[in-house]
Amino acid sequence: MPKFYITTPIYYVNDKPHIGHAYTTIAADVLARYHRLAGDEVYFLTGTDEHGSKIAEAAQAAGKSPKEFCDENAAKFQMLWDRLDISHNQFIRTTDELHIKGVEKFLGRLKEAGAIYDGEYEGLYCQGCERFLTEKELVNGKCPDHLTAPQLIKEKNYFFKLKEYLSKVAKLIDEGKIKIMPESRRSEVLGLIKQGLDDFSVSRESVKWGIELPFDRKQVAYVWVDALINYISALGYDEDGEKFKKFWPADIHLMAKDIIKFHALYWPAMLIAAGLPAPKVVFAHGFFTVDGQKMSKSLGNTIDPDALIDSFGAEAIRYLLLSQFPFGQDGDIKAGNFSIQYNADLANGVGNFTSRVLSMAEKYLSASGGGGVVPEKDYTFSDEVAGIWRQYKEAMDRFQIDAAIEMIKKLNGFGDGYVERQKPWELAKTDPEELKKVIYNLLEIARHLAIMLYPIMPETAERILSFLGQSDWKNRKLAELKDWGGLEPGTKVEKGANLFPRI
Ligand code: ME8
Repeated sequence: MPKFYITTPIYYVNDKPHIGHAYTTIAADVLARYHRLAGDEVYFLTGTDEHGSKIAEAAQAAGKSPKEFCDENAAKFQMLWDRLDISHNQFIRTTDELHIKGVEKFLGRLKEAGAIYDGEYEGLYCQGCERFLTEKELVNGKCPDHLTAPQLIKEKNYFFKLKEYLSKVAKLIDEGKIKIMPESRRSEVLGLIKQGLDDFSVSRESVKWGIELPFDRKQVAYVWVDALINYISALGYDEDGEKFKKFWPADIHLMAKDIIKFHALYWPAMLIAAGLPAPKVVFAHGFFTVDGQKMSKSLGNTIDPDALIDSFGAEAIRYLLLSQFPFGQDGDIKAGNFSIQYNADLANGVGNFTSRVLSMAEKYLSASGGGGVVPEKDYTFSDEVAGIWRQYKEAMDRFQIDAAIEMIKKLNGFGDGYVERQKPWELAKTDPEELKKVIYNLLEIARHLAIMLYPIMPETAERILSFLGQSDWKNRKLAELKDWGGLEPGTKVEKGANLFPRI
């Protein structure tokens, strides 16, 4: 059975989650669910990044110990992922014992390999970014992302020999062994390599809230190095361990473009130095603004995912967030238009189509004891629907979630058009045999629509499939589910409840 190991960034717990975090995690969930449906053995990892000065100071400001503060905020992420029906296999916290052991082992390995040396460091540190900035990156003396002046720091640090390993990383990228996606990000990363990068520090002397280096207990691991190692510590980081052997290397590290340098350059370089394979794909999606503005606390336009779920429901939010703009590009979340889009795509789209089709089945082909009955199979649309499936699959395989959503809309529109052309309510009076064919086709389209919807709106898909009398679909693979004719004649169907009441 093919395996598919997918990760999200582990998010900082200096605050509760916002919709940027939700966006990446929902996208990862869609890909994880799609691969499970396709029959792959999926391992889906997410979690929280809990060490470093940013977290320690936020905890202090809240009057709590770092661990107590992290426990509270990590729980907020876990609660949100529950509400959003995120199907991760593991939620890793960098304060977990398993992770700490992994970091110690990995850094020990780098030291043994001669990839780490000690030196003095002086630089401008931005706490918001948790990294050193160069003079060139500053705008009016400030970090362009956090609009704060970096601190001048001088201390003893351990360094990783990035320069020594960079050409090896470049070769893997060139050969397509590490795929940087989308293409624009690949060029950006290759540009960074060309420009040349300095060795980076892997430890901090003045920071206390972190994982002590196994070879120098006076230093803690630099928070980014600590964080990146989560992708292997989660699997137990043991070359002979079952889980590690099965799932490493990652099939895809998913994130936004803000942290691509760490994932596409630093991380593969460290892995090469430690003698481990690099991730297969590093996919960096775009950054979004909200109603045209950069999200920030000071502008007061951060959107609370919980409030969105309260208004629209988790299923709709999963759909609405991912259908705003092409996955991979920068875009704008038009939260002000969510109700319009909800009504158009969900209430009048999927919701209306399935309820119309099921009502007609119940009305015109009623079963004894209520509900409707699936009539004899008809194969009129097997080619058309197979074509839509091909495009859907191609889109998902390229991580183009928005393009897969377009295929759902296409199938939905195809079904609506068929109802309008056939007018089953007239056939009911004039041609009962033709009516049966039409109802079969409509019910079968609804089944395909539900399967396509599953990665994006899992609960909605399950409800539609249960209205269609399908109970064992989860035991079957996509290759079979996407064949035309899956609905068996005689199956009882029911109208069910309204999936998306209009707002
Ligand atoms: O960087 N648009 O954590 P973080 C799209 N702990 N995605 C967004 C977004 C936006 N406006 N804002 C945030 C860290 N994101 C480190 C990661 S991994 C080893 C360590 C999402 O809490 C996006 O996935 O700052 C981005 O990469 C991530 O949140 C940054 O989360």
